[in-house]
Amino acid sequence: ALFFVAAACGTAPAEPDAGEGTAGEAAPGVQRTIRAGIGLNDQHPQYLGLLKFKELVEERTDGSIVVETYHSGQLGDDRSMMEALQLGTQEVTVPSTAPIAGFVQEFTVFDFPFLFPSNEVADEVLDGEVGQMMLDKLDDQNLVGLAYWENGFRDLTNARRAVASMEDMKGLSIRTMENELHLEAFRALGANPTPMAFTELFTALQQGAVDGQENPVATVYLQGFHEVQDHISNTHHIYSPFVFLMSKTFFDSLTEEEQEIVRDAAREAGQHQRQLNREANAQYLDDLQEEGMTYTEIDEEARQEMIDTVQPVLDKYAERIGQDIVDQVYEAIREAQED
Ligand code: TK8
Repeated sequence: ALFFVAAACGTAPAEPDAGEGTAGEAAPGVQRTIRAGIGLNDQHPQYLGLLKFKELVEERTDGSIVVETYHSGQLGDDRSMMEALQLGTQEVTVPSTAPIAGFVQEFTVFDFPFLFPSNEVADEVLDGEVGQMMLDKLDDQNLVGLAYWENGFRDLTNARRAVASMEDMKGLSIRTMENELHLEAFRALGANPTPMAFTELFTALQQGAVDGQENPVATVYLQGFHEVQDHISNTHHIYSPFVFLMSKTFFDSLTEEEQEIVRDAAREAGQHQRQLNREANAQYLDDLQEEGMTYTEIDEEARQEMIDTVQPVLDKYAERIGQDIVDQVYEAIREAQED
């Protein structure tokens, strides 16, 4: 079946039982196309990162690999794009780790609330051994994780009231990503969470199907959520990494040289994307307030209450994921903080 799917899309088919580390034969004159799709719109640093990837790959392969970029869920939501990669009907997507945990449950660890203390520590951990160990687990899912990009620290917005503490979150209906830990954490915090694909979120907010959502400031601003949300708080409750994923069927069809080119390009584009993302997340909080949103700070005491409240949920998930993996992540964070 994989052969027909790949052939129908004009990509070179993979060997039926190709194991890890396989590479295709160079096929001179054959042009391959990478269809790369994301959920956010063409203003977001996620898309600008994709354009960088396109530029690097097309330049370094002399155009023998062409990258077509799609934004705003034009090719589907995060989960359906990952499934398309598995089938070989799409080549690249860059989801948050939260929906990836539906495929490789160990990824849940990166979405532990209040895990990463800063972007810099996140970079070091994700780009280090632990990060690579997690990417390697994607292999069994017919996916290749080429690099970590950044979505960033998530903040809470809603249309009902200013949120300064857990007390204010009580009963708010909040859209979360499709991830069990996110759901349980928000339930523990007193909110009423509903999982939903990002592609349906704006309409759900607009129609009042949910009171609020949580995403980094750049997404809130660039997706125009301030048009349908009145309040934002710097909960910074979860740091969301993005993972640059490629279909393994497609990756295995590339020559070793091409594999190196796409891997390097994904990483370099990621450096560029993280930089732009940080600038955007720093810049747009002011802009949101200018657009009329009220901004409420979560003070230390209120944040500590949240940290303590979600701890039992984390303990439960640590057991599920494997305490050894969770400990490795904590250890890597400790080391990164010492640098
Ligand atoms: C975009 C998503 C989004 C994520 C979410 O496809 O679903 O809230 O934060 O940015 O990956």
